[in-house]
Amino acid sequence: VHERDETKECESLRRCFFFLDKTSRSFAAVIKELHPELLVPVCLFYLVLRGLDTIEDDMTIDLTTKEPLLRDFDKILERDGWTFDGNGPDEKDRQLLVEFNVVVEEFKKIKPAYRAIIKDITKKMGDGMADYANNAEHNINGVNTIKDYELYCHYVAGLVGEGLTKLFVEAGLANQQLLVRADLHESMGQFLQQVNIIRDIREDLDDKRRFWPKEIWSKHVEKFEDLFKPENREAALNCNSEMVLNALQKAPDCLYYLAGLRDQSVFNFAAIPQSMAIATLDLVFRNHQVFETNVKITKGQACRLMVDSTQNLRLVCDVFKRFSRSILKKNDPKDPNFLEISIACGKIEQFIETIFPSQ
Ligand code: PS7
Ligand code: MN
Ligand code: MN
Ligand code: MN
Ligand code: MN
Ligand code: MN
Repeated sequence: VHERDETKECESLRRCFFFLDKTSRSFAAVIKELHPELLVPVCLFYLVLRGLDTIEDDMTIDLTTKEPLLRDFDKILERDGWTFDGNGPDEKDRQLLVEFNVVVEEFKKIKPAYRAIIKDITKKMGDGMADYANNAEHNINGVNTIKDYELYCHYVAGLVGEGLTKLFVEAGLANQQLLVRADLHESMGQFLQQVNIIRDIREDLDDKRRFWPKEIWSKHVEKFEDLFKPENREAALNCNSEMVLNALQKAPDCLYYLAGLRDQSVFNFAAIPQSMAIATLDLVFRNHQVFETNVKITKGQACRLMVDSTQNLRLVCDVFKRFSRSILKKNDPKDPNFLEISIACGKIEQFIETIFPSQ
């Protein structure tokens, strides 16, 4: 189903979809299949946040320039012709900001209700990012407590869940009840972001960023850098498993959220990244390679997950069950988190059993 008629699209919207393809590793395909009512608003929401994240990630911008950019990004969305020539770590991401005027141009044309939702989330996320960027402690020593870590994940991902849920409901494509249970969309975002942070530990270290909270790693090593030393292999794996445990505990809520979606295109859009995340969580669990390189699920695995996540909740539950069992198999009795990991996997199975009883 290709709902877009490219001949009728103006130049700036075509350029937005060009940037969607260029800048997103996994979201472009699912966004392009969204219900026509939300296709353009969600594409723009993605590009706005991608632009904001490029500024957050650009360590060559000094704080006196970066802070107002982050905090005022919601106002920038309404500044005709605004562009920014930064030094984004990724060339494609940098180019989006160089031509950001096309996003501003298209943003003007969407329904005011959608614009208000996107602006509000952009403001909250920009302020959150600025709070963390502002804190020199954070950049040098990383986040301290699990609470700080989850607050950061709230700013960069929980809020995306909130904005998307509001867009789904505003478009009449999701049950209003989903807005009452804010903890569910929060878990959707937390799950994706935490898996991203566990997987990207090496890449983030090389970029001088640390997101694993001290409250967790300090139980296993003296200094954060020690996680990467070959002689601390067991400690690093136990630390990795504690991070995985924290993420895994969000899984039942994610399935519960997905159960509340009715429109097929919205379901697919929300379910695919979650399936990729549980598969990635299994891949990184007690996998020492994550401390050396950026590991990724294979193209073949990703394809199968796409198919399984675009049918119904039952198949997505099967995906979660499959990877949760795989994690359980790799669970090590010598790991201090052994018991809690097995309880978390058990809760996933139990939850699925309540929705789809096997007998
Ligand atoms: C608006 C679709 C569906 C209720 C750019 C989707 C970066 C994991 O930096 O690019 O490369 O390591 O791999 C996406 C909830 C957000 C959370 C957050 C906006 C799901 C700016 C995704 C995506 C909520 C901050 C991308 C959170 O990972 O990161 C739209 C429901 C952007 C979602 C960032 C991370 C997303 C992320 P990097 P990635
Ligand atoms: Mn990425
Ligand atoms: Mn970032
Ligand atoms: Mn980033
Ligand atoms: Mn929320
Ligand atoms: Mn990352």
